[in-house]
Amino acid sequence: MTDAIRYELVKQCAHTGARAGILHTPHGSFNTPMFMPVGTQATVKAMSPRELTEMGAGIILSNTYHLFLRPGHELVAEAGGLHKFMGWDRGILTDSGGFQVFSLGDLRKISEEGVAFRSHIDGSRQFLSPEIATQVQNALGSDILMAFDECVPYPAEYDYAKRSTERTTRWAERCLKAHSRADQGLFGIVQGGMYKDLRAQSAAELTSLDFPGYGIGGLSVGEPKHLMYEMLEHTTPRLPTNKPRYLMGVGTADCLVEGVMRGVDMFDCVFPTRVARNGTTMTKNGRLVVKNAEFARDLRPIDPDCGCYACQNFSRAYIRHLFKADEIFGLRLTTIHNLYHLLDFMRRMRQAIIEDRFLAFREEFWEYYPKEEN
Ligand code: PRF
Ligand code: ZN
Repeated sequence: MTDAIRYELVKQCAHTGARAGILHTPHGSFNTPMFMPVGTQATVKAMSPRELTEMGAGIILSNTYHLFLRPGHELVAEAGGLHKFMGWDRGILTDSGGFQVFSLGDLRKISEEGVAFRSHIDGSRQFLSPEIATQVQNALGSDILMAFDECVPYPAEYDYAKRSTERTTRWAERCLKAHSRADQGLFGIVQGGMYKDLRAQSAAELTSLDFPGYGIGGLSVGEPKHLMYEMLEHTTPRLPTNKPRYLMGVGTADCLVEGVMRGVDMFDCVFPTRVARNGTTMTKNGRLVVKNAEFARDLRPIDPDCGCYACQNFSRAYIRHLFKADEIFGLRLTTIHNLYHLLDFMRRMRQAIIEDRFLAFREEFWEYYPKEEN
């Protein structure tokens, strides 16, 4: 195998940065733009792989940090790799653990060598470095592995952001050297905080290392959305057009449209699955909290226009009842709906790009979607 990951551009929007493409991986191809459901612990919470396949998910995301601590990458390798271990035969992207480790706050210590931290599970001392994160992901056998980066927090002083971003480049080089499997593609991650020149510098440095794809990190970390869009506009045009761009940790419909418009191909976020378990569903009009009292006698589906299993068979009143009665089927149905909703949203967006009507699609989206919602 020469190239594990290959991006095929199908259509470039004539008026915006939006693009429709196909990403080829060792575990099949999927259309882009694409949303990747999150399966942190080698499971997309409440969903079977069969259900994910049926709703058109072509790739999911899993986490190095969590699988490294439990059950351990050695066990996953022994089981024949992550695909086999979890019974999923389509694409898998693993995040490097950098972001999760940095989220630990006081429990971690960063040096040039890597990050020392305490496990959130048992408090044990642990260490992740570019080499270890790469070896762990090689053992897991994901189709796409991510470089070990530091996500610059928001807000951050310029000097800190610069030093951190330059270290992320050095770490990316170390990941490339450590990467040992030709059947996996390693993506670099652009950082740079909220500084345009650092975004440009990071994009240039990583691009020169010639990764098969690029994550855009350090966004959606608490900054206002207009700032995220501005940073995207300073990043995507500096990335090669023949490689995929992945905006990390972003998954609300408004950011998906705005991200796609600025040339992003892949997204992931825990949002749709996390809020679903809380009784919140996503619709073209924004959030619908199906748990709320106003839906007690509402016999309509969550979304009358939705083709998902939940909307085809069950009412708001029934799903609300399940949540009130603490029945686990309720959160399965809201999870099914939210994932289907986003995957379908991406399909429709892609079709609009192909048919040269992406801007009209975006305008119609904003007619229905509440501006203040995130
Ligand atoms: N780096 C990594 N994973 C991430 C991020 C990042 O910056 C983000 C930021 N939104 C989410 N997940 N490695
Ligand atoms: Zn639905």
